[in-house]
Amino acid sequence: MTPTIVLTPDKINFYHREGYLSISALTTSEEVDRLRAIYDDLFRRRVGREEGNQFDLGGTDEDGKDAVLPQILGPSRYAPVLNDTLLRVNALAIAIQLLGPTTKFSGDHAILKPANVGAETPWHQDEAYWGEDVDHEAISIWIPLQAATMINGCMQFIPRSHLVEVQPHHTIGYDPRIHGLEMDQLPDISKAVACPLPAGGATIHHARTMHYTGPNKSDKPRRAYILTYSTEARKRTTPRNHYWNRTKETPREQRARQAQQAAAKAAGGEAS
Ligand SMILES: O=C(O)CCC(=O)C(=O)O
Repeated sequence: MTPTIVLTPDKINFYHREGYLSISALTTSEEVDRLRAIYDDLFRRRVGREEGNQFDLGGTDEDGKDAVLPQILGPSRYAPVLNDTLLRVNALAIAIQLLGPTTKFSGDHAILKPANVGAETPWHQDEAYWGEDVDHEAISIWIPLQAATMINGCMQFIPRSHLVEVQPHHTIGYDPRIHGLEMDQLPDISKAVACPLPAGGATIHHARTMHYTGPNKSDKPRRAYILTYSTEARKRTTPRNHYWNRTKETPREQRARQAQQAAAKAAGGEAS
C-alpha cells in the first residue's frame, strides 16, 4: 500500500512550532468502520486483561468493577490485522515527515470512554510515563473511530508546551492503585485548544505536549486508537527522576507479574 497523505510545509511548520497538529482524514470511512468493529470486539473479549495489557487507566481496576477508562496496550498483538491498514501506512508517512527517515513505529494503544460514564483523561505529558534515562523524539497519532467532540472527549492541547521539560506528575488522585498520571500543577487552561474531529481524522502531538480529554457525557462510547512513533533513543548523560512511576502498586502490574511467573514456570516444565 502506498500512502495517500502528504503534509504541506505549513502543516509541518505548525507542528514544530505548536507541538500538535490536526488533520481531517487519515484513512477511508470504510476502513474506519472495519477498525471500529475490531476495536469493540477487543474490549468486549477483554483481551490482554490477564497479562496486564487491558486495565482501567483512570480507576482502581478491581476485577468485577466497571472500568471508567478502559485501555488496551498493544491491541495489534491481539488483532494483527491492525498492522495491515491504510491508517498505518499513512501514519508512518506522516511520522517520517515530522521526525525524519529513521522514525519507527513504537506501539499502539486504545482508550475507550464508555457512554455516559467515561472519565476525563487528566492533563499530562506522555513522556512522564516513559524512561528516565533516554532521550528520543516521539509523537502520538490519536485517531477517533467516531466523531470526537467536546461532549464525548476530544483532544485538547496547550500550544508550545512541548518546549518545556517533563513536569512533576502523580497518579490520578494520588492513588497508587491507578495507572493514569496527572500533572501536579494544572497548566494555564485558558490557553487550551480543543480539536474536535470527524471519525478517522487525527491529532498528532509531541511526547511532551500537555494534553487532556474531558469525560464522555454522550450516550455513545468514545473510541480512540493511538499510534506512537519514535526516533532511536539516546542515553541521557543526566537521567531524569520520574519518581511518580515508582509510587505505583497497580492491579495491572500484579497481573503482569503473575502471568510472567506462570509463563516462566510453563517454559521450565517444557524444558525439563
Ligand atoms: O484518549 C484519551 O482520552 C487520551 C489520549 C492520550 O492521552 C494520548 O493519546 O496520549
